[in-house]
Amino acid sequence: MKSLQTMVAACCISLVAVSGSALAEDSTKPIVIPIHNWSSQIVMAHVIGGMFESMGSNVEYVPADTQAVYESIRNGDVTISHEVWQSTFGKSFYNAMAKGGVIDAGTHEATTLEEMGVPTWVIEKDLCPGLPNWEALKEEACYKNFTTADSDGKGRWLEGPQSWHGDMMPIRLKALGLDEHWTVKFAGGADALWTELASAKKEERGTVVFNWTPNFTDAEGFTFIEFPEYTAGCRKEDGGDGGCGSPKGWLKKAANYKFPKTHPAAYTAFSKTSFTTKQVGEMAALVDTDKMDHKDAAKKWLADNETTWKAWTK
Ligand code: TMO
Repeated sequence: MKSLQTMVAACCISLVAVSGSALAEDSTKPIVIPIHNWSSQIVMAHVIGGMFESMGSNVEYVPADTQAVYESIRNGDVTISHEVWQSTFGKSFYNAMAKGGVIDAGTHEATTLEEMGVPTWVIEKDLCPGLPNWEALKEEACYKNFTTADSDGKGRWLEGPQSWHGDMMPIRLKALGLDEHWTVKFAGGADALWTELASAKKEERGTVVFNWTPNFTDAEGFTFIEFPEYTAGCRKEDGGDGGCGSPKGWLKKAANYKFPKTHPAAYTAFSKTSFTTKQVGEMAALVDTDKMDHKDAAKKWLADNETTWKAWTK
């Protein structure tokens, strides 16, 4: 039988616990959300910011480098990241976590792929017989259809901005023995990739570009090239020769370790936040297909999907 003392103690501890949680209120200090350089990320920043504001939080948006942001989250200059793509940012995310100060705030339902590929009509027109198998790229019947004015007679890969993956693609071309017939050019920004897709289609010429899913291109038909399978140590920075494709990966959320304590309600909602492939694709399409401004796109998305996100705030 419990002693009176134990029972009194148990009663008081539970009272403290109840009143403690009832009194926990989110700080009025702004939640700092980073803005990067692709559309779904910017729209989702404002979607999540809008959700936080609906709960009474203050929000601030800051432009941030896509790799250095994890160090900024670690030291508290930035509060969250809502699109941590495994292939491109997994290493920076875990490096910052290992130094202390970054927490894994959960995984979106959407799975991801970030890879070189072609618009599906390029395959239908047979501009590179054998695609999506990467070995098709070795053949002249293929690479001759992908030359451009600045590619020195080689087929051209249009990679994303160099700030995303450094020299990963030039290293891959070399490791796979493709560099004799292919070369990499870096796009200045994501918009240059979409401009290239549009002009290649108009001119009916072959094009290989870096792309990802979920994205607005999911709806239009885009085929990712199938490279030798990704394994844990295959990349140069992980000790390999780099002759591998990208992982079929996750899409995570990150937060500064103090966020759950300073903003418990907002953190709880952020932890529950999980977007599907379709939802992330829609956020990109509102800007890249429908040509809306990012903030207006987020307002529209929030208005059209109240039942989805309001459930996370309760
Ligand atoms: C990080 N990204 C979605 C552009 O590949």
